[in-house]
Amino acid sequence: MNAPVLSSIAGRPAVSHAEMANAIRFLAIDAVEKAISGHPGMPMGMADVATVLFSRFLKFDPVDPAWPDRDRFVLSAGHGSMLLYALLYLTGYEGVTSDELRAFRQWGSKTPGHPEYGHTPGVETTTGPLGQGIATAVGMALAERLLNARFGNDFVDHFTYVIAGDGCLMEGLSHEAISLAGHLRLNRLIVLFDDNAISIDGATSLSCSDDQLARFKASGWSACRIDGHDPEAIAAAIEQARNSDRPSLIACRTVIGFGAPNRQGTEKAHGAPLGAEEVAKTRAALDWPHQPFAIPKSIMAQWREIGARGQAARRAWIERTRRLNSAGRSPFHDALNRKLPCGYADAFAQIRNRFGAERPNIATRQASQLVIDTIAEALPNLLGGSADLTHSNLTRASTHQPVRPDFLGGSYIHYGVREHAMAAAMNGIALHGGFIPYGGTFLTFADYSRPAIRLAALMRIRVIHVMTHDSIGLGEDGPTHQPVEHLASLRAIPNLLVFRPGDAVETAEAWDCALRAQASPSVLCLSRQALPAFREGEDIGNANLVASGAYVVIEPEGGRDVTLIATGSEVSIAIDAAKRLTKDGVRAAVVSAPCFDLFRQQSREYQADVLGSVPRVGIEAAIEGDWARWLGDAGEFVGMTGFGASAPAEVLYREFGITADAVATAALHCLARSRMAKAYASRFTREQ
Ligand SMILES: Cc1ncc(C[n+]2csc(CCOP(=O)(O)OP(=O)(O)O)c2C)c(N)n1
Repeated sequence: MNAPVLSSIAGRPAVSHAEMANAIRFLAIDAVEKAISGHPGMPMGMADVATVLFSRFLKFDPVDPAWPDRDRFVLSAGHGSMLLYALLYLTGYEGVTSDELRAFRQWGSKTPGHPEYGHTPGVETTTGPLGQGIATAVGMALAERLLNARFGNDFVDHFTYVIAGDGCLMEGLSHEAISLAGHLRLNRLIVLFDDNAISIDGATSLSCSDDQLARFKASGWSACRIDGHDPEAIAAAIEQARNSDRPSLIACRTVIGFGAPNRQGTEKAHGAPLGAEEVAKTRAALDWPHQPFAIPKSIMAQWREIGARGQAARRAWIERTRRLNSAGRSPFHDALNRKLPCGYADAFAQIRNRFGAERPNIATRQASQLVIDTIAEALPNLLGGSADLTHSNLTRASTHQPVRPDFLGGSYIHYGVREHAMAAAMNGIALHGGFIPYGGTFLTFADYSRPAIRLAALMRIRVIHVMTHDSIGLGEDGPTHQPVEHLASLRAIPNLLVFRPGDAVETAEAWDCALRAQASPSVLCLSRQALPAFREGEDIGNANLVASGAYVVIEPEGGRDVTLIATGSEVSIAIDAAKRLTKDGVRAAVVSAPCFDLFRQQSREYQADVLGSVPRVGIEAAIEGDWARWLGDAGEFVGMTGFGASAPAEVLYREFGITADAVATAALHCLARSRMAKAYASRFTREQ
């Protein structure tokens, strides 16, 4: 059983494959036992596959977990996090110590319940929501091929490996993702499927009878099934997959909880500690007499040796990049270092100033198209795309060539009608590095992308979502296509920058903010309909006003009676309302608030200056959400209270009461209420 499959290192006894794999198994068992929570079954089942992958194939160097040309390893079945933590510890990632394994799932540890990107070295992406990992990996594998097409094998030449379980493959997202990967022939993507036929409720036959191999093959993949406990079969399948001309699925038949006599092969091994008695029996069954968390020296030394192997490849890669001539070096480094190249600032200033001078009366989606067109050349690593709405989202620059299976030199991805996979793949592209991904769909379909957007916010990565047709202003397509709750629900995601620019200048500035936000994803909510310009000429100066989240557009002379706050298409309604109020002798300030999140980050003083200490009216063609925060108790909100309807946009604005007249009336109500309140307060004070 313990036949040595790993070569003996000089002077040290050979260590068998089984011992190497059992080290992973028992670290997982012991950590879950100590935490009294976690998932031992998956690491125990996939330990053999992981051992073969890491010991014979994976190109990595724990000394530099972010080395750009490393292979990527994605644990899509994130609940099996102890598999990954055990591997990181055994191969020598700094900070992933035995103590950290003992602190599995505890406050402040490097070993949280599910792998978290940016928290633990060696974790390539945050996983846990099933299906996200495999779809994110598609983006990584795509980024690798696109960068390879630009810079060649000497600099970009690596694989993306994924471990995914039944759950990942049951999720609908997996289908979007494998379909896209198969279409683009991403042959550096290799999925190791933990084919144990068990999920939480019991046997997968309770809910699923898919022929996974047939499904993947039908999507343009190579697919095979092997015994996931046979190291030679695993190695042969990986070798074959590495030489395939398409992405590969290796269904690894495994036993969940392998080695636990009473739990293996059942759902009882999935997500609970084995318990002291069963752990003792597993130790006996697998011939592992060692104390909890103890790894015999020879086994540890062998694992560390595996961890040290990648150093040579990394050093050779560094050497090759040093020899790159300066013409080749700077685009490569610009692409990898995530900074905006120096030509970008000029390109941005050019389009912003042009908008300021020309005052175009255009939809903000059109303004966005002009921005993309202008900056694309200065940003060769801008990677555009749309989920089959290119002509509506206006996301493609005139210089962008579409990526095709036979042309990976392009800069624009037709993601097809796959919003969720697009969002997850963009996460993978951003995580991989080398590109700034943006992708378009209608704002109402943000719900289809939301789980991936949430992960981008959690991971603090720069991904830009261009979401057009941002309100009832889209008109005749009706309530299915008219977002009403989406702004509020997206604003509820922490660290997601939701922009709703109101004219062309604001659109350019929102793009600038999104591109500069290195640690936040952004959603640009853009109008279908044309909007009048309110930022113009000399007035626009050099400061990016959208960057402050909200700012004063009109400040009446002699002080304010009321503040009208609006976003996007409703800023011009607020400006009209202010003019009407002037006729009634009411001095109304107008504030544009294109990004609540950025406004929230301003100082209290700045916020107070912008909002003013007068009654406030908020205007947005959407439900109220958290507007009350800006409006206060005395404020009024003019917007939607339910779903929209199918009709021309002007009719909808009129019927739903989002008009300058309605805003002026709301302002007068607020003022009347506030005057009555003041009068009452002063009478009350006098009578005291
Ligand atoms: C989107 C999503 N839904 C539900 C869960 C909860 N969950 C975690 S693991 C799991 C079962 C997964 O089964 P499988 O992939 O076969 O894992 P195994 O039992 O083999 O470890 C479920 C439903 C989740 N993490 N993500």
